[in-house]
Amino acid sequence: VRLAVVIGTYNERENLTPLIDGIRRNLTGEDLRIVVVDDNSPDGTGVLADSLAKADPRISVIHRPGKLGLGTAMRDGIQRALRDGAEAVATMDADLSHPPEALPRLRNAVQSGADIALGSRYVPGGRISGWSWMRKLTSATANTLTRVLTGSRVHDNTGNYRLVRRSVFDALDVNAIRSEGYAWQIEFAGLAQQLGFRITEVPIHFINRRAGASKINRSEILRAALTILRLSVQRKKTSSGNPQR
Ligand SMILES: Nc1nc2c(ncn2[C@@H]2O[C@H](COP(=O)(O)OP(=O)(O)O)[C@@H](O)[C@H]2O)c(=O)[nH]1
Ligand SMILES: [Mg+2]
Repeated sequence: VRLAVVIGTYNERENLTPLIDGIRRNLTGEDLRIVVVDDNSPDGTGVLADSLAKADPRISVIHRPGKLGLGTAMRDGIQRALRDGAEAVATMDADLSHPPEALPRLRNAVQSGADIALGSRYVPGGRISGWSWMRKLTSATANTLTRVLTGSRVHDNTGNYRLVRRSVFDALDVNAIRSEGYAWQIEFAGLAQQLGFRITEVPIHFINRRAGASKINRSEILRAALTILRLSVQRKKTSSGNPQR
């Protein structure tokens, strides 16, 4: 199976090499591709990514001119992976919060029939280490609101650790996703559920980054909240029914 892993980077110089090593160690049986989407990181992550790519033809790098958002980075990386023939595409953070050791379990979930395998902190066996209570509360609230307001049946709607079967992207055009930042993941999960794809949540142990700084900020949180409200309104409109039916 040709499996591509898409990684968005913004100032992840210390994390990128151990992450890529972890991915290569954990996906040995695959025809692997790695796509790094770097937004002109001031710390030189893009230069490092180029040198890693030079040493390993399975790695490719997309350079964007500036910080254009995690969501659009995933979109651009996924489209590159599909053009390169990927049969399944994973997304993950670059800061080692998403343990590469879980990749085989995500792959097994897709091999046993899931269209989408989500690395999940909010199912039994899932854990978070190293986050402040405030950060935990923010994430738990976003996920609870998504479930209550949009009818999502998924427990971890905000995580970026996912493996998606190629066929999902035939029905779900990533260009139609309006969110550009962290909210992109919430919108993608919502659309996938509307389209009836089989989603499996695989428990992961999320470990807060040791190197570098988080890029989440108030504006990302606000935009995630607005995305949840928008999905909730769209759901009401659809469920209020089409009179012709
Ligand atoms: N290319 C790109 N990557 C981003 C952007 N914003 C965040 N990232 C990456 O997305 C991942 C998650 O970001 P992080 O700051 O760890 O968020 P947190 O885990 O929610 O605190 C990391 O790999 C970041 O480098 C962006 O605008 N562009
Ligand atoms: Mg992080």
